Amino acid sequence: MFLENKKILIAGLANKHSIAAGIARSMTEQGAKLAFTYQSERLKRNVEKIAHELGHDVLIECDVSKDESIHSMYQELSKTWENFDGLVHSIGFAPANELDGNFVDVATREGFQIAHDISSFSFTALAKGAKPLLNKNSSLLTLTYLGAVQSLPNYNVMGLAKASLEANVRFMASSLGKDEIRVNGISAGPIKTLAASGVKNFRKMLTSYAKRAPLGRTVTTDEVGNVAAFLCSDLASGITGEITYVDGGFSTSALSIDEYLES
Ligand code: 0WD
Repeated sequence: MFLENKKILIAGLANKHSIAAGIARSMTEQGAKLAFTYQSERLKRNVEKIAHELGHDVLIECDVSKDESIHSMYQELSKTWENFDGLVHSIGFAPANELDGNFVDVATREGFQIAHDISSFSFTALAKGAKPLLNKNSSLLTLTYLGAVQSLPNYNVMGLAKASLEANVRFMASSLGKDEIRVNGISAGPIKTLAASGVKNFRKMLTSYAKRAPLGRTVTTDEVGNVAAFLCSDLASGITGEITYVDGGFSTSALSIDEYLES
């Protein structure tokens, strides 16, 4: 169990389909002690159920768009954990009207600000609050998507926010390296979750995705979870500032092989 004796805080669990749920399962299997934040009372019960099923009981409310909420979350956490070893940021948000239609036509200043604040800056804000509590050899991890580096329909301003998040990984890795804190991102293939259902035609995207990916399928939250567990463990002690793709190889393949190979 390569996460034995590691205490890891997971932010961004919404329900059992969340990528954070897969991460929590894998990390539990590897022996980690976990604490969870939930965005609001609305999600508390879901998060509580998943945490209890996995044998964890530290749950704290935190809305990452508010500095006071982050501050009081860490105050509360420090009553139970004097220090900890890792943070998973599995949070992304853009207003629905930004994720439906031609980018230039639907983009707004307000939508841009919200998407960047919640999907990128919140990772820095959570790290800033965590820093005094983090042990040496800690690991911070976020979730990103291919839209950071390639355009695709309807993902729009979230792509810009994910590009910012990936730059954030590199700058945070540089900033925290001397404290022996590592910072990495996982670029996950599309998975049907609550956040993903906000992107117009997401289901259609999944089908074309499976056709082009070398593995011929999409990935699961457990597959993302296993890589997250590895990256937050000492087995990954030499890796920082990296974006690791867990996408069935999709980002490495230009065309679907089945469509062009003679059978
Ligand atoms: O295909 C996908 N599902 C992919 C998701 C592919 C690649 C990356 N990702 C990313 C997402 O962009 C996000 O950063 O993975 C991360 C987790 O997303 P998810 O697991 O797909 O989505 P979901 O289960 O909805 O969890 C995201 C949660 C929110 O859920 P809702 O849907 O209620 O907005 O992020 C949380 C919230 O729980 N969240 C916040 N938490 C605290 N404060 C806030 C906030 N202000 N806003 C959203």
